[in-house]
Amino acid sequence: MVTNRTFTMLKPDAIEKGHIGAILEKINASGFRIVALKLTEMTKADAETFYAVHNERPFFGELVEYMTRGPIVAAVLEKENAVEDFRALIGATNPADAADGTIRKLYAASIGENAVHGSDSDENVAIESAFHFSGRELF
Ligand code: YYY
Ligand code: MG
Repeated sequence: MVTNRTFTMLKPDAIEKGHIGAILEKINASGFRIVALKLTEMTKADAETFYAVHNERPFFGELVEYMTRGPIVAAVLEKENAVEDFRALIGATNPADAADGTIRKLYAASIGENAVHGSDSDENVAIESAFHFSGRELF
């Protein structure tokens, strides 16, 4: 099991607002090495699968709609303690609760449009990375 990687997506709102460069800069400056990176998009079926754990939640339909309305940036990041450290860097799910200096505090508009995804476990890093990247796209 890989323990020094995490998976992230810069979500459609971040791309629409032109924040790709600023967010990647902050990720690099925080000690993460980018080992995979691409501009891509999710189909409705992709988003429903990726977020299947939430499919009974009241926000599920809006979440799928949002994640499919435009391109995303998918990336795999490497750093010691990557999952936990990246969750700290992005901040709380609701940007109103996110600490100063976190990516969501800086760039997210609302809990529904919160700019960035970060995996929550090593198990999900493996699943989510494989969802977006083949082995030859990981460096
Ligand atoms: O891992 P994280 O993205 O911080 O939150 P999750 O609880 O996994 O929820 C995934 C995604 O769903 C969240 O980033 C926004 C959306 N969401 C929402 O719109 N409203 C909520 N009350 C909870 C989550
Ligand atoms: Mg989550």
